[in-house]
Amino acid sequence: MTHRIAVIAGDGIGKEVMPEGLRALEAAAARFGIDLSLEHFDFASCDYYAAHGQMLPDDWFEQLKDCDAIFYGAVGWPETVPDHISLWGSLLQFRRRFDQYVNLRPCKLLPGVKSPLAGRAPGDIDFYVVRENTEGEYSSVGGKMFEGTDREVVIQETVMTRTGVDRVLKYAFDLAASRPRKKLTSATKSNGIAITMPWWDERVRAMGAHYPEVAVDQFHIDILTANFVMHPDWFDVVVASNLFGDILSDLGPACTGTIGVAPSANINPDGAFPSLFEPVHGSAPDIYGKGIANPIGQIWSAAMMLEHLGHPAAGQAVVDAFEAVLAEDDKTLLTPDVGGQGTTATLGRAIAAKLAG
Ligand code: GGG
Repeated sequence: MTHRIAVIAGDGIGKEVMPEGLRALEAAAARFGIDLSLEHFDFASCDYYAAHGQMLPDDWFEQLKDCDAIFYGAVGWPETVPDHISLWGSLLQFRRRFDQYVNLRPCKLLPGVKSPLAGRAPGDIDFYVVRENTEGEYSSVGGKMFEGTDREVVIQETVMTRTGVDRVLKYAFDLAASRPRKKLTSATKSNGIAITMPWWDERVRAMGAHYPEVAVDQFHIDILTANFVMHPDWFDVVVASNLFGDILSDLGPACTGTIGVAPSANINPDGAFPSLFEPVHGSAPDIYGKGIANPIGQIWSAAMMLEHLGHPAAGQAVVDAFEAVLAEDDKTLLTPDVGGQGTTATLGRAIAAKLAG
């Protein structure tokens, strides 16, 4: 069976880490006898916008819907396209139209990587953020009145649906139930956001009733961010709304030393549409062109994609390969964010070589 993978490098360092993601993917495919058909697309990038005046072609859905997965780099080039236009014109369209309602973001302190939190070692930080990915604070419902005048009014609504929330909670509880600690933490803010968030808490309790084996706790988002820093070992599976999950899944990897290693899977669990795999980081204009972006976020996303496509051993081999390279701690290979003097290419090539055996 051939897996059709849509490859979209996107913007900024997405163009630099994608070749290393593909190098690892192809090395794993060769080792495990997996047949991949990689189809490259130039849309969902600000370069495409500059040429066409939109981020996506009109028939993008038709072009992508029959792929088995989408492998994405990063989006955003604020110098030429405002961030809300580039994000809403690309990634958020994919998440919505392909109903990728789970955004799964592992957060793990890797061997050889120094956490900025004192005294933390690998094993101390190892949890998942499960982010609701199609609605909530990112619903884009609202509008402006009296724009440009002294009476200007701006309104944006948070939309939460029972279907939308229950399905992501179910995914998070299933994940927690499958892990040894069987613990789920819910991110709330029901003291201040007094309509949607108490309702979110109710939905968590209702879903939790089906999972008596899972221990559930909840924190308001403000103290939860503090606890990510002070007690990252408390967490196993953290479930959150779209915005809270976005924030937590940058903070979590920052606690593990660098956001450059963090992967994500935008999953359509029903399998009706392709799921999308991308690093958590964005296009990072500040380091683009220097060749120093860490490719592990992209490579780990490839591992998640392989697992999703039914090749868990290949996915695990990719993880083992980058963990081994990090543990060897050869500063000439590692990128500066993990303490080295190497480049995106030296680290990517070392991981692919390790995979090839
Ligand atoms: N690698 C994906 C990317 O470029 N993300 C940039 C970003 O701003 N994402 C926002 C989001 O995940 O909602």
